Amino acid sequence: MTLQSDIENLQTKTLADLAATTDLQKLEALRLETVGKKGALTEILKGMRELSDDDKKTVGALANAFRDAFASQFEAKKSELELESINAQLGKETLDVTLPGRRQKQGTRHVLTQTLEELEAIFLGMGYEIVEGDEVETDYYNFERVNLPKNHPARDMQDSFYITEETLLRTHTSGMQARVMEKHDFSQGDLRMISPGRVYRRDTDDATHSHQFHQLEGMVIGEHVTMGDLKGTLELVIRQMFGADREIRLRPSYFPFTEPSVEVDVSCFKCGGAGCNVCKHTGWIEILGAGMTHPNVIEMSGLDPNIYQGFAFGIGQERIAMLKYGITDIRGFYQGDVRFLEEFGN
Ligand code: FA5
Repeated sequence: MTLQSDIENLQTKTLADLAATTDLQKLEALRLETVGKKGALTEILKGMRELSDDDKKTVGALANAFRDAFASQFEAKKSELELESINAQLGKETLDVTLPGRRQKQGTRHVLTQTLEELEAIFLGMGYEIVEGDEVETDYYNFERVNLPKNHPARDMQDSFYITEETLLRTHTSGMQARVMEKHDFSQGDLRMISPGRVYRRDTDDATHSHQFHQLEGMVIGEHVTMGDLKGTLELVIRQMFGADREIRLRPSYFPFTEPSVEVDVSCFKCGGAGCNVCKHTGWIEILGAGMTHPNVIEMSGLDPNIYQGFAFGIGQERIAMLKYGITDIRGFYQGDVRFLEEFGN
């Protein structure tokens, strides 16, 4: 019977091929071409229709025996090849534990962030809230609401980058004064806030000036706030930042939104007041602007200046960081030089 010998031949050849296969893809191809739907065995069995019932039984049994033999040898071969492939992969991936490790560089907080966090902690301790403002501000809040109407000559000191005629990159954080005063519920007590953030000016960059820098606005408004409170507050902040032996000095100044206005100097951290190159031989270093809030500013926020008074100040954050950490060029803050970041990082 030819079908019988066809199957036997197929079996001999296929099982020999299977035993010789060294590749998983070839093994699968062999399975398809032998016992797959369109494989060689199916082809042979098409001839079954012509056979007698007895022969059909014999050939059927032979075909099944072949399928079983193929399946078990196929599975065994497959497991063997898979194991080989995993072992080969593992062999490639061996880890040499004797190699020296790669040191991970640890980042640091930027010195400006550190300075801000120190200042915030001091003000939080005195019951101030922290309010954040937008860097894109309206002319109205940046200037008009702090008593700088259009064409006021003091606007010249703070030219900026305009987005439209009425919106600009804010020149100081003082725009937040009116925004916070408007929202505060004075029946719940005094207003005490700080508002830190980035500001912009059309200034020429040099060692102490940048066209983009950071300020920290502060404001206290209530019914019994005096200039003594302003001085005491600033003295406390500066002593906490720079040490208990620091003196502060208030010098008369001018800001349209405060009356009287002062510049605040701190005794030089290097010479202690004797005079040196850091303080330009004056013994003092200027650090912020401040004053008693102008009655117009209070009135524009809907409060009666005969009842409410207060003070405000604007601290240059870079200036504080430069003094505290002995940084001599403001541009170092923004250049992202890792050596600078590491030297002054915490
Ligand atoms: C102001 O901007 C006022 N808004 C401050 C103020 C607030 C006064 C509330 C009264 C009441 P002034 O222009 O002086 O003031 O800036 C304040 C601080 O910002 C300066 O003392 C200085 O430390 C810093 N500063 C000013 N211009 C620059 C600049 N171009 N680069 C870096 N820091 C600057």
